[in-house]
Amino acid sequence: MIWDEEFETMPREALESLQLYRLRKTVERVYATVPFYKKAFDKAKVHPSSIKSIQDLKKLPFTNKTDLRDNYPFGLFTLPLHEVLRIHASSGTTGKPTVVGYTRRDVETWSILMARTLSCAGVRKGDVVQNAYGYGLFTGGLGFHYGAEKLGATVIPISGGNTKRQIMLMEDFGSTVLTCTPSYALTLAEAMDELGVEKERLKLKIGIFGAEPWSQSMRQQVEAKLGIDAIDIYGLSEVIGPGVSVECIEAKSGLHVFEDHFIPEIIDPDTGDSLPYGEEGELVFTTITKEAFPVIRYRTRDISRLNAEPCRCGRTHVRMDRVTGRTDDMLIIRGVNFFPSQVESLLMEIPGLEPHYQIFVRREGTLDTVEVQIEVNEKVFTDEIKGLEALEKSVENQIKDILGISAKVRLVEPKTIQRFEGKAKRVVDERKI
Ligand code: DLL
Repeated sequence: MIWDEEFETMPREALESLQLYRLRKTVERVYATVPFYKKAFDKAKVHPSSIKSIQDLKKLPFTNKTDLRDNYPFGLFTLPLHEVLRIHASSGTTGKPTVVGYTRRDVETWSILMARTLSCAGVRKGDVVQNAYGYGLFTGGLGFHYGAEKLGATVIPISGGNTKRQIMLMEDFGSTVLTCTPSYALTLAEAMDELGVEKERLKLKIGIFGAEPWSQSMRQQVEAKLGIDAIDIYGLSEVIGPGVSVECIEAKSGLHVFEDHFIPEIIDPDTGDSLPYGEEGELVFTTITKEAFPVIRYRTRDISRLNAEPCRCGRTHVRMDRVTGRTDDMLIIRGVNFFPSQVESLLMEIPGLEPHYQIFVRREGTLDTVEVQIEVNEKVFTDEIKGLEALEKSVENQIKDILGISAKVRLVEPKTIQRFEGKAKRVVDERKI
């Protein structure tokens, strides 16, 4: 079922006219209300009046994560805070989160987009949606929640974690849809195994998984283990949260980007040049209906490809390939985003530690784990074991408190971490996904 038939199946030409109309409004809005955009447009010598066709989008300057950081927390909002109904945030690059805001209409737009998303994934009124995305500043929980309600499904706002309870309620409440990260879906499947809960005892038929990269082979595993259709959903807080793109259950081949709200582009990450459909590069989005926090040509750092071939589901919106990597080194561990540089700056504040470290990312069972190995100085190293263990614990706690990740810390003897002549390889990713 197509939730917004008129918009989702719009002929491309009409869609482009609509995009142009909405783009112009958005560009006028940010130019008039956000000093950052006015300055950036003036510097690039583009005026809102110079946007005459959709191709003119390319004249506009890019927006980066650093621009968000520089204008922390509310500097890119187009409205005063009293017009903003909701704030969300994701962990950023400096310990300060990336902050986004929604007006009443934005929340409504997002709910509609999430109803579309769920519908595209095969969810219907009458379904019972167990929403195991985290509720809170993260956009996953509330994004799915509002969408499922808009659709008329029954929502179980269980949030993430509490695995045994998830399984109990899944069985008792007859959940038909599971929404969570793909790695958590595998954890749930594994726990079911341990508890002897066979998938036949559940009513589950669809899983909508995203917020982190996952592979086709992982999809097959989850589908087999849970006896469901597993659908990939993509989104990012800066653009709206979940609800940017999703696979359709009919084809499960590429994620439809809701182009009447977001204009996607693929660029060469090194030169910034636009790339044609079919070529791989960095995804860039411009929002064209958001009020409080529109973004112009936002560089996601996510690597994908766009495909304009018609889809058998009837939607005319382009499809993006599943995102497998990022142009930068941001790590996403169990849904928490962080950069190796954040770990570094934190470690460097702690007396006794040397600036030689490596971050190991592994997959243990179905969960990603992080181990930080760091050299200590001679003095600390010759201390008694008890002291070393206490220091390890203290570093672990600081990483947890500041970055929100549970990392194992291993203090190692001076001069045991690999040295480099060129760029250091700080992250050793041993996951095979
Ligand atoms: O992860 C929004 C979301 C919530 C999407 C629930 C899907 C489901 P952020 O926390 O801002 O927002 O993280 C955004 O996560 O730039 C990608 O690198 C990554 N990401 C999100 N979805 C996928 C996916 C939410 N399906 C960042 N595949 C993005 C691969 C994904 N990576």
